[in-house]
Amino acid sequence: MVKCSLCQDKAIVKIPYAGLRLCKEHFTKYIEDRVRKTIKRYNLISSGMRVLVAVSGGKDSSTMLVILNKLSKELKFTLYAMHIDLGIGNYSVYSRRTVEKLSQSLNIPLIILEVKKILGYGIPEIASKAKRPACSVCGVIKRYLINATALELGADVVAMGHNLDDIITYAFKEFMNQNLNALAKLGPSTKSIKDLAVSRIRPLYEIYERESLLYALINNITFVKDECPMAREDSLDRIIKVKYFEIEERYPGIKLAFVRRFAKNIQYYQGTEPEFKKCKTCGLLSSWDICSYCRLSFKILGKYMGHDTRNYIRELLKNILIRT
Ligand code: Q46
Ligand code: ZN
Ligand code: ZN
Repeated sequence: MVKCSLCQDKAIVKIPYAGLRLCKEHFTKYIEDRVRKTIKRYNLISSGMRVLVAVSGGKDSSTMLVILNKLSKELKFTLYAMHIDLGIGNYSVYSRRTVEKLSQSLNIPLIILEVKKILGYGIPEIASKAKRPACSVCGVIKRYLINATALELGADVVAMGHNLDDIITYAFKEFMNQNLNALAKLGPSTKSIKDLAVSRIRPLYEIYERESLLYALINNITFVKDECPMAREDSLDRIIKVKYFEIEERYPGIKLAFVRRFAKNIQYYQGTEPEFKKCKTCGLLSSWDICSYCRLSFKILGKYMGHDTRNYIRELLKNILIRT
């Protein structure tokens, strides 16, 4: 039996970059400590903050919700969870149920937004009406709904479940496209802009994907194991992830060192962002006169839906805030 580096119990995982083998209990503690350190190192959350956690039901956001719930008592912040029901058949039904169960078991208030209720259609129909890839319209809708909910809720930050492997993948892709403006947004947090955008934070910034998965499995966290049926098998993201996995196997810790250096240098990319604007129809952050969400909704419904969406969220939150 291979023993844990910190106690006499059986090791269940080897962490090559740290030179450790850990048992179940010490691995759990190790991950929680690393998330706590990430929060402190990058100043992501301070005491008294209202934190909105975007939970898809996958392993990363579910793991993040569980860890943040544990840390919320110690670091004294308040948690709210939100889930977007994308209307993607059984995948969305199961994801929603999973998030409901998890937030109920943790006693965290949950806000559910249904894309079908807001825009009349689910993601597959919206994509075909807009003649755009599903992930592209899904990204626009999710970003808008998360930001609008955070603003209406008065959240100080929104916690996103991106792990270290996600960050490297996005960063590499954007670097290849020399899209410096997008690179500027891949740090451990983005800035808040009063009344327009709420800061997004990434507590799993230094957590490997396999660590987040293992944490969920050994702590019996229910999460959605199936991938979204709209995800493309041959996506560039997937190819980059596999390649980086091979590099990490050969040079343990190289990915962690990269995200740390990247976070340190993020300021050099940040001057490249275009000046932000206010959407003329809904009043939220936009790079153009009309934001991507309003333009997309106009294309499929003949109406800019940002304003109505914000009212819908405001009404929905009234009930939730009364209960909490
Ligand atoms: S949910 Fe949406 Fe992902 Fe499905 S449609 Fe694509 S972007 S793959 S994270
Ligand atoms: Zn141990
Ligand atoms: Zn708008």
